Amino acid sequence: MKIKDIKVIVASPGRNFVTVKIITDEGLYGIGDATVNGREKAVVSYLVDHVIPCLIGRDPMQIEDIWQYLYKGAYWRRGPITMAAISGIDIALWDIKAKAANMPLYQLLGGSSRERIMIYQHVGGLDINEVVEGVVRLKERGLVAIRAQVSIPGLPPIYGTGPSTDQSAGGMIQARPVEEVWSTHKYMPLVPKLFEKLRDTVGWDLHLLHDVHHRLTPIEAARLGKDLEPFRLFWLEDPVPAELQEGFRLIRQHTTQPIALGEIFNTIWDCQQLIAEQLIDYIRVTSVHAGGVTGIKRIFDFASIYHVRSACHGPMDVSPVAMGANLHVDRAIPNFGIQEYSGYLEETHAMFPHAFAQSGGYLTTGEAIGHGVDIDEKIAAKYPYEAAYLPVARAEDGTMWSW
Ligand code: CS2
Ligand code: MG
Repeated sequence: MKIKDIKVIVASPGRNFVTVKIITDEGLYGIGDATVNGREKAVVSYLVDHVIPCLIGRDPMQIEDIWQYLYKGAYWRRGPITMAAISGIDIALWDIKAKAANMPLYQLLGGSSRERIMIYQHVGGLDINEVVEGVVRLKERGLVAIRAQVSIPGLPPIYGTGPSTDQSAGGMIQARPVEEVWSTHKYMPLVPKLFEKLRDTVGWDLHLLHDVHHRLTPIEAARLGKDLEPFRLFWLEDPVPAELQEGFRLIRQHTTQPIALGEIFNTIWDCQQLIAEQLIDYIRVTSVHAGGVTGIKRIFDFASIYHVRSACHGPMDVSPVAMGANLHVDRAIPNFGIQEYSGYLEETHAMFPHAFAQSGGYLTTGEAIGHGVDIDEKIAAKYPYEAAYLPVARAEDGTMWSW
């Protein structure tokens, strides 16, 4: 079998997606996701100008060799654009291999370790009561794990702390990034109050999660972790920017609050120390950004040695294609933790017909061969690329902040 053609399809059914379609001389094809939110076209150029010409004529069955060819062969290793391009190709190649084997992808990865995949979804609100109402509503729909975020009183709603999470990002996504305002000292005492109220209302069975979105320092995160301990959160996500991996030692010295990290990581090298020193509890890499099925399987296998569990990033900008690939990995690995699933707009569901399905707080992969997600190119043609950025943040004095 040989790779005959590779198409890159850019479409915006509500969000921009970069989809790779690898077509073989035997008629089999595979689909991959190569989307980097807000930097989509950079990946398109990387693929079209530098990757695809080198892959035509190669054997699509040699997935590891192609991965290494693109990783080592470029000389310039790692980085979100390179790794998204490798991811898109890798996910499509695994899809082809599973189709050639006439199996669902999870079977090729070792078979099924679980029947269903626990997910979490997001609730945001302008004040604590609004968030509590939202959590109660999701719980009634059968969710067993919910991420809760609240706006800071006196400040406009901010991405990731207010209602401006993925489902309702609405006005927050613009052709140029909106600039929002952040205040650490107003945020810190608010979050424990939110979770106190949530525990009083929904009890202790529900898993509750919170995303800090990289905005604190290690000692601030340690304080927040201690303050949240009585409410037994499933995790505290991205408390601190993670370039400085040893910074997480400081958090660990002070709190037993489980920590989740890794949605912007591309390789095992971004989290090698965090995992090997057991500084985190959940690793949030996702197939589209961390080297495809090959990349995340390698990271999760490594993490399993250190009692670190998987938690694939799964917001709306991770397309249903990467979601499908994630779910097959989730199903197969021994150290699955949880899967983020923000859901998708109707247009997105229609453009990417998929075998995975939600039932209450769980997703199932379905038994379709391959990863079970396709692209409808006619629908894709109706939604051309649109410049769209998530907001950025500044402190109240105007200092640029992590968002
Ligand atoms: C978020 C994401 O899903 C999450 O936990 O942090 O919404 C993230 O901000 C976006 O995927 C960035 O593109
Ligand atoms: Mg996050």
